[in-house]
Amino acid sequence: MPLYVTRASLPPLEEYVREISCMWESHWLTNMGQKHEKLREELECYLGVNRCVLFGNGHSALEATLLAMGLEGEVITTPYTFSSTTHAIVRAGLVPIMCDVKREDGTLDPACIEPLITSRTCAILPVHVYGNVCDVDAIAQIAQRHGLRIVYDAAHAFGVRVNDVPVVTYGDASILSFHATKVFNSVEGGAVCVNNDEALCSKLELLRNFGIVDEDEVAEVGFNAKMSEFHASMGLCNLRHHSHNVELRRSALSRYRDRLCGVRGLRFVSGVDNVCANGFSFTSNAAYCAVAVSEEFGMDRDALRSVLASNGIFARRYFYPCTNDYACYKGMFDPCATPVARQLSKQVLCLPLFAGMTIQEVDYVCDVVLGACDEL
Ligand code: T4K
Repeated sequence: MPLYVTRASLPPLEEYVREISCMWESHWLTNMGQKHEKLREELECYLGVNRCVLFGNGHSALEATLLAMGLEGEVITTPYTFSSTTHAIVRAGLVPIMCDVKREDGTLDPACIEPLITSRTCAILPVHVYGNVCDVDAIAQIAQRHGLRIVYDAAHAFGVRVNDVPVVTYGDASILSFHATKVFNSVEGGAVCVNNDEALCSKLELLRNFGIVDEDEVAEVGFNAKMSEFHASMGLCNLRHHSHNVELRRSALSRYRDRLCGVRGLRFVSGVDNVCANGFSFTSNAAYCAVAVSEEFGMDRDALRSVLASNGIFARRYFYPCTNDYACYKGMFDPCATPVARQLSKQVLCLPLFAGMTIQEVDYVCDVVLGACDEL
């Protein structure tokens, strides 16, 4: 069996069938039905956040948030991310200003933010990449000093806590993704977590449903980004198994670390508990197993990726290329202006990691990695 970078978590089939069966009576399939509302309530409780506005996917949640805030001008952000982050900024009519990241964990480097601030800057959009927590305190101080909004792309950070506080409570809003490949999934899905801004939540609710207030009034130029009852049902089922799934992921990740820590030229970029590059304690969700491969390993990242692939292991280069190197943004950015991000994008490989990955499967991947550098 091939080993992919991840494998979507599914509840027992009977559990999902039980969850959706009432829809054969109600015929209510979408547009904020009972399952949607139940999932929203359960997520608010589970994530420890005041308000959670559900979306059809993480990307539309991010784009809608930027639009709902009525931002104009420049947004300081990271190029070391999935396409969605940068695309959301551009599609919302804003200008991304690329800021470099920290070598240790790939999150935005606060020391690089302030020199990029101009009179046009309106917001900072950092990413908790791999579930690694950004330097939330330093970013908050910078934003406060300059009167900027903060929107966290927390697509990878479902359930992560920092200093025992839910990470999604930082900033003005945090966006989650519930895509099939994520730690928690509703097949497709996403949410905006908001702590103290009821007006923002109301606007988000309008935007995701064409701006419709009621049968008489359409107040916003919205779009369709609603979560269906089938997706919400999958979310409800998966949420029941989430803590257990994270435990399974953490034990697989810890086996990887036991086997691969200390290998010359190999460095873990995914954080573990209490080892946060920013000095605060955090509870990891073991979202990814990201390792940086440097020269001393004996072969580069792409060669290791090929060796793994020829052994049926399909590791992924999250995130290569950096978004400021995309063909669609040609001429807009200088990718050399973010050298750390660029280097990480050439070095990092995400090894297979999913709930239910057996120790034998982890060992198989490790054996191939160690064999590649003659350390087996
Ligand atoms: N911000 C950040 C930082 C993000 O990483 C993402 C999404 C977003 C925002 C936007 O959130 P969404 O709008 O997607 O909710 C995947 C995901 O599609 C994407 O959600 C994710 N980031 C990105 C990091 O990874 P691909 O192109 O790598 O996916 P794909 O189809 O190659 O799948 C990877 C592996 O996952 C497969 O080899 C096997 C496994 N898989 C995949 C699917 C689709 C499954 O086991 N089941 C499945 O249904 O982008």
